[in-house]
Amino acid sequence: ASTAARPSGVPQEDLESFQAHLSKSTRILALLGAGLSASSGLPTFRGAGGLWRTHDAMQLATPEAFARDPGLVWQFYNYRRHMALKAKPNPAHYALAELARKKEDFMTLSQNVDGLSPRAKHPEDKLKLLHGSLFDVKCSDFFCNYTESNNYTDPIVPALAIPTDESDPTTSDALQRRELDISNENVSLPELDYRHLPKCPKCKRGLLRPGVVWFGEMLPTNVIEDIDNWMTKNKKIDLIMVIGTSAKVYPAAGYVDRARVKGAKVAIINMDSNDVPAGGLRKGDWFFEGDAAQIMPEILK
Ligand code: BV8
Repeated sequence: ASTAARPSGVPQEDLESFQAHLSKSTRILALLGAGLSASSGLPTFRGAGGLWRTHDAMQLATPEAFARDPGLVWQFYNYRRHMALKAKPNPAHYALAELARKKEDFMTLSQNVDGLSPRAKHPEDKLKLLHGSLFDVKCSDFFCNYTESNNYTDPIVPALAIPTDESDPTTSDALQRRELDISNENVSLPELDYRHLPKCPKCKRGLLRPGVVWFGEMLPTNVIEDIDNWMTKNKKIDLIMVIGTSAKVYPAAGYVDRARVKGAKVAIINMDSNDVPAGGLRKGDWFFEGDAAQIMPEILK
């Protein structure tokens, strides 16, 4: 790569070779991760300041966790809804949405549940939310299929009101304080139980739950089918952009190799040069190191 770097640090030579390939590309995928929204102020999961570092994902993002302590899981998701509603899409979200509009055979596979790509006017038919959305809620009763899109109530129910200092009530030390308070009985915490939590208006039995895919749960079948249909067209794939993801979570991360098998070159945009998908970088791939919010507008223009 040439040393002549540009304002965003993108080496000129890499920029030119990428843009030459992009302009010739017709079938393009983008795989998005939490790093895309980092510049919008939303924490990532695994890197520095990562959400899962201050929380135990397995304690919060699983069906078992919700069955065991729905109030705690709702506090975690209600807080993230609150933060995501306050956040704004950044230039990377807009640049990607613009490219998706221009390129006919384009598909974005997003692992993000923060709602920022839809708010950046990403064409809906070209955006697949692999892990659902913080703004969908659905009935947790196995036999009920009620779902609703809810991005208007913050907090989703009064009992989940966010502390005035907007501190996250579910970080590990907040949880320890909570345990201590309960054991010392010096404050009667509003126990978040069935009575206070959002209930299904349809079956009147189940609690409503966040419309996200938890660990151990399948990704939405209609989303998987749409992507399979797009990928199994017997045409090659020209490019997959892997943006702001540690590519550790499956089956989402598996789409990189599936694109490679269909001939795709890979362009990685990541803050951390160590974060490359399984299989690493191949000859002719690109790695653009830095903030997606800086790099995406630059390389897509
Ligand atoms: C399934 C929604 C089976 C909820 C999420 C062992 C035990 C248990 C499970 C497993 C296991 N081994 C494998 C599994 C399967 C598991 C899995 O893959 N686990 C991993 C952790 C090993 N997968 C599942 O459970 C999936 N389901 O397998 O079902 C099944 C099959 C058939 C039938 C029935 C069941 C479901 C996975 C979905 C889980 N839900 N989220 C929520 O959000 O709360 S996953 C969660 O991780 C988020 O969605 C997130 O998007 C996703 C991936 O993380 P990233 O987006 O990549 O974020 P991360 O922080 O990791 O990385 C950020 C990157 O950005 C970094 O590289 C950083 O360098 C970079 N960055 C930072 N800042 C910037 C930047 N880049 C650019 N610019 C910046 N400014």
